[in-house]
Amino acid sequence: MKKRIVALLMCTAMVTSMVVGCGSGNSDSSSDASSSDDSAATTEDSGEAKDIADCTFAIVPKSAGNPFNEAEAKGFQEAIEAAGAECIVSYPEQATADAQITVLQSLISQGVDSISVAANDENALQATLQQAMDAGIKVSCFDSKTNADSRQVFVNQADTELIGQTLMDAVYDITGGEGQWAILSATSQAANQNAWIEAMQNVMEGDEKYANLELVDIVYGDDEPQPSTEQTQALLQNYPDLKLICAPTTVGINAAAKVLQDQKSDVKITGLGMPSEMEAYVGEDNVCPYFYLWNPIDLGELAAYTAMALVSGDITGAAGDTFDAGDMENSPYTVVDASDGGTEIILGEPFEFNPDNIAEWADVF
Ligand code: RAM
Repeated sequence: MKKRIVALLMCTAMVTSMVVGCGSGNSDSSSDASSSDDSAATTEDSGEAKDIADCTFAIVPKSAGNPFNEAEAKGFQEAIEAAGAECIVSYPEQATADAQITVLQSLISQGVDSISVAANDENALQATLQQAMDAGIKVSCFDSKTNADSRQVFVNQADTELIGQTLMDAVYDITGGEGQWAILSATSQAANQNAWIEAMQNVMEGDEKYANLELVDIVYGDDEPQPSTEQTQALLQNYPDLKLICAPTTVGINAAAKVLQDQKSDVKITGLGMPSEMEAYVGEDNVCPYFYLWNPIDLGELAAYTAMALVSGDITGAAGDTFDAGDMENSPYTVVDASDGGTEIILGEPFEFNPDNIAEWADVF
């Protein structure tokens, strides 16, 4: 995982050579999530070839006011603007599918060329995103995916099973392999958290090693600080023998860590967090021995390169497609099959933050 957002000059060099049809000419009604429609051909058909710098790329994160989402949007926006294209960052008012549908409808009316969405519900955006694709808009997901039919490709932070295994290893290690633990998640509909939780449960059920660990509850703090705080307090009250909370959400882990520290609790916390928000809580004798994440700025940047590759016609989102992502660490990236029948591009692997490295990363995100 690289530490600094590097200059995006290569991005500019790459995309200025792409000549594609954008804006008002973008009305290919034949494209859909599963078809391998050829955007380049569509462009030629439209007879309105324009530079990619004339295109508009929208990003729709899960919600506003979450520093993780803002970091993703920052990485996305910098890459799009370095290419000379227009970027629209549209946050829904809440972390719900309904709020995202309102935003998506507005973007479809504006005739954007590409929508990159972190879905608040796996299935509920399907009709709207199908409408977008029918209008010739390229649709990709990042962070939290839709079902396979609602997207052309998913930009996945890390392999879902690997995240599940990594978090279960942390639960096992920090608890000493036995006792009660609970999960504090984001919203109950969040596709990414639900997939990670399912992967954790599969790991736990698939190996006798975890037989002495008891998952007593899964609660939802809605990716909001206050409900996450209240859910943590309720867990402590309801389960006096609780040893650990695992929060696979940056908002949840931060809120829970504060509750545990304020209450001088012996309960430990791990999960997925932002180093800048967790620095005060990490340490052997502190509430959080260590936790994981990936670089959200890089995730946004890769989502931007993916969107530009879709719009340019360099990729259709089919498995085997490859594209350059400037000087990103693992460039060129390859589209691979995802376990839901669609396709995905994987950024990298979960990264451990601990007392030895937290200070240097806290400055980055
Ligand atoms: C929260 C959001 C986001 C997730 C991170 C780990 O900020 O739920 O979608 O990827 O946590």
